[in-house]
Amino acid sequence: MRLLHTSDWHLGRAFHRVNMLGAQAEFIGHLVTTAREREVDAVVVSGDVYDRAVPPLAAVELFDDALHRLADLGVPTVMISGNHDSARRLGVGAGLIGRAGIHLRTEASACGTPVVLTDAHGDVAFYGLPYLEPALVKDEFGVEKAGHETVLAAAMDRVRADLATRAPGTRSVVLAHAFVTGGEASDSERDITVGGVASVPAGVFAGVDYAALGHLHGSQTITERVRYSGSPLPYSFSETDHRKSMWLVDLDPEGSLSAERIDCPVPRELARIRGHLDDLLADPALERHEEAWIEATLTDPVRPADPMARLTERFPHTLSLVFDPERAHEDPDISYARRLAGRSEQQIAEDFVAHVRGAGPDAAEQAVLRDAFDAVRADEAVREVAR
Ligand SMILES: [Mn+2]
Repeated sequence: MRLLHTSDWHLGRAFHRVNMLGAQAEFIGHLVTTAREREVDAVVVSGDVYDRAVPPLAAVELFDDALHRLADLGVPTVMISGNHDSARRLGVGAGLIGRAGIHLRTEASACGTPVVLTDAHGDVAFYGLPYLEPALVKDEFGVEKAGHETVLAAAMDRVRADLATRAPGTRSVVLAHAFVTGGEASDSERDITVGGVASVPAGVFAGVDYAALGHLHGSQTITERVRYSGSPLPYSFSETDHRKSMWLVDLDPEGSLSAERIDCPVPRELARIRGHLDDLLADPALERHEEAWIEATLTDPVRPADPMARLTERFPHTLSLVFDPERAHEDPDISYARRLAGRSEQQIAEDFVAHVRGAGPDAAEQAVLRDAFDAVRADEAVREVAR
């Protein structure tokens, strides 16, 4: 059984001011061509099909086009909803689309009901676990404490219970949208922290032959059998060093696995450049970046005039301008943005308490802050899902 694993298309998302629909359409074409040329038995899409609960019309049309092309190809496809998708909207028509061989799994209650595909060596059960927002699915799974690990573990218990009822030798694939511990995040995933914890240990996926993950936007191998495909396109400059790709996975009759990385088309290189404006405009070593999408960090001690206009003369695709002026190390006038960079909301709030009171929060106060952030995120998630 040969699978093509992808995720995090984020159809409709822009990269800074660049509309990415053209690049997204090119990726869909590449996916369909790869599935045909490499004689793929199944395509798996592990969530974040769209970027938003209510995507722009052009993104919905592109998704419709993708569904038709996959159905015409006759390669069965299993898809789940991610934390950016509205599960209910994405799930509309799933029953009908399923008759065309495209299986959309957007409901937590169906975790233990696989899509079963068969090859010459027997059955392969595909379990589609949509993104499980702990506050929304805790009743479904009967868990007391709504955290990512408890709900995902309960969903995987259903998977293993179902698998145990199937013929010996049945191979299994799980699609999930989650942050697995040890995975590396970028700047373009939405924070899913609940109870101060965003991630789940890879061990929750024990007992299945392959876990096809979505959520993190860099391709990564957590274990041989637990992998992220990453997004097919970059959605932040923190992804400058990513190699965007899909996994072509072969599951042999005994369940051994081999995986090959299939590169995605690159619409334009990314580059981050840093220095004084005059140096960036003159440095011959930067010639290779002249056609790239650029994030420029200017370190001039005094902000130069018209920096964007001057930069775009040499680098016409400059999209992001950051100011990080060189100053003496002890300068108290260090910028607010720089002090906050890389700190979590929780850390910032705790620093604030320490700043105004002279002593940081104790454990009980930390819990109050954590609960407040959780309540805001849960409220956002509920509103997103209901949209
Ligand atoms: Mn995503």
